[in-house]
Amino acid sequence: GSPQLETSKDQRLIVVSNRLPVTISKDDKGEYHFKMSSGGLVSALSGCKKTMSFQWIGWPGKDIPMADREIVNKRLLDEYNCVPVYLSDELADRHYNGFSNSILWPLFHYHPGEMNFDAAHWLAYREANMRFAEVVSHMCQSGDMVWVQDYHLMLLPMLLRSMISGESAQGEMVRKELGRVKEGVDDEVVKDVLGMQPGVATPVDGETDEGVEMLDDVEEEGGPLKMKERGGKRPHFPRGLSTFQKQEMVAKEKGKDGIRIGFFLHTPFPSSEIYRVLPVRREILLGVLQCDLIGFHTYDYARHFLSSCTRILGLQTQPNGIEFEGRYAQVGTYPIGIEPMQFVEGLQKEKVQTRLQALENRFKGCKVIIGVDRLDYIKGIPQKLHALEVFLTQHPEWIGKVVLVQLAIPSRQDVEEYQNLRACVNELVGRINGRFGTVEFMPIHYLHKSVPFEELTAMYALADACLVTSTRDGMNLVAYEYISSQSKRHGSMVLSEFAGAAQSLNGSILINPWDVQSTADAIHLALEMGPEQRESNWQKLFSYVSKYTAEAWGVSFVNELTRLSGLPPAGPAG
Ligand code: GDG
Repeated sequence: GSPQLETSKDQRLIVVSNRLPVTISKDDKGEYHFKMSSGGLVSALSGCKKTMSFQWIGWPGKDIPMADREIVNKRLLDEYNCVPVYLSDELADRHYNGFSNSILWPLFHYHPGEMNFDAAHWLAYREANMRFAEVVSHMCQSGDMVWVQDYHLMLLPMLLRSMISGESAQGEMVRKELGRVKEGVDDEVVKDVLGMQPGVATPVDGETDEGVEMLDDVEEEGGPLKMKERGGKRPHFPRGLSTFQKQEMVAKEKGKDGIRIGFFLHTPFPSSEIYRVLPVRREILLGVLQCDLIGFHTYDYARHFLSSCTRILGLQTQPNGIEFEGRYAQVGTYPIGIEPMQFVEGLQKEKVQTRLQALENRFKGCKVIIGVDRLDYIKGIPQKLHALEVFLTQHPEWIGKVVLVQLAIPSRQDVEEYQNLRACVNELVGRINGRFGTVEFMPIHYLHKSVPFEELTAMYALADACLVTSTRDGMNLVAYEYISSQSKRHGSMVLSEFAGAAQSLNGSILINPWDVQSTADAIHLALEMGPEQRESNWQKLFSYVSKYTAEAWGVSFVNELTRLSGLPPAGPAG
């Protein structure tokens, strides 16, 4: 059976991702329309939604005029359990295109050459993460679980922790730099803890009550709760409490104690040798270290993260986590999956069957290889095209007998590297088709657009092989989707060893996409493999894909987060 959530019904889960899973549009009459998107994360979290009270916080994709926000917010919350984080278009652009996609994305995928570091983008990244933290800290209550998604929000755990409990020295510093903590005093914290405006009460000079300690020494110099200079009223603590216990008291008074924070990275985490290129390498690591649980797709990514913490921060790590500032951040691997039944059942739909038959007629007597990728330089599309070219050169008997249907979904078109890639792929497709094509036949059918789910399913089912040639890829769900659509044909899965999926999908033909010759050989092998071998491969693959589903991923991460206390696993705690 599928894994069960171990949380109680009233456990609250707050998922935070850069983009809300809802698209908002406004019609001519000024009325707003909302459409739920069906991304991988949406289905991955469906399991958690069933049994927990669930809320999603994220950027709604565009700025909404102030006057309309109240009504938009209400509908988002009532109908979709969503809470928006508004960012100006300029801030959103610098955060998303600027820092996330022009710095972290290339670096995490071993493309330091594509990395464009710009101090203004770093500032925007911090500012946007701060905006997210403000909304999350406003929404969360004592006992909540907050699950932060992906590389767009790596400072959020630290900022959030410093806001809800005064923990994280680095978080306090960043908040101060961003102008959120004024003159070393966090007005919000003071106001929340004391129920009054800071600086209102008259200080008793030289107050040294017996048996109490002052909040002042909770943090070191410049900490958030330094009120001496401001003359605020000081909270009193029983003697002998550790800093950690005092912070817990502050959090309790604020009603935000025991909040667990999880983080999951959907991309690879690179080797520390690549990671250390990042000018803000310390800040990003510190940003996630305030989590209770940090998850990666593969064991290698987790290991790279831990060794970066050792090399860059000088921290001692355990195989399953790190102790940092009095709490323990557990690190683990949680390979994501898909909901295979969506494809299995989708295939039964009349619309899909009709389309599949039409495509089968169109490609009669011809084998079909399918490629489905966002048009991204990590997907190795040029390598794929080169390999096809070499294959057709060495096996001219296949010319006219095999086509590559390559779907390239437009992506991040505002980023220069993506424009260059688009031109490069256009050129290659044109050259190869020009070379091997005839009036009747073209070896590559190239689509630069996205297609509806039914069309995608029909194409997956049609194809005799699927070709994934990513030069780096956190996981790659296309491989999972292809396998789920192949219960009849048992097509071959040719998969890059640089995709996280290669660690799991035993039964694929693994390739190094940089090795054009062996990739061309793999295409040949995939096309000529006998039915028994294909069936036995597919059985192995499908049994994995049906067991390690998206739902299983969400549930196992959340279950683990529920078990954690934030304290080191063994030894004297506190
Ligand atoms: C990131 C990581 C990791 C694509 N075109 C169409 C379409 N798609 C859907 C596919 C698939 C998804 O987009 C792509 O997922 P991938 O996993 O292959 O890649 P990324 O977008 O790069 O995702 C990746 C993932 O996060 C999850 O952690 O696996 O490594 O890079 O679901 O089906 N869907 C439709 N029409 C299209 O034209 N309907």
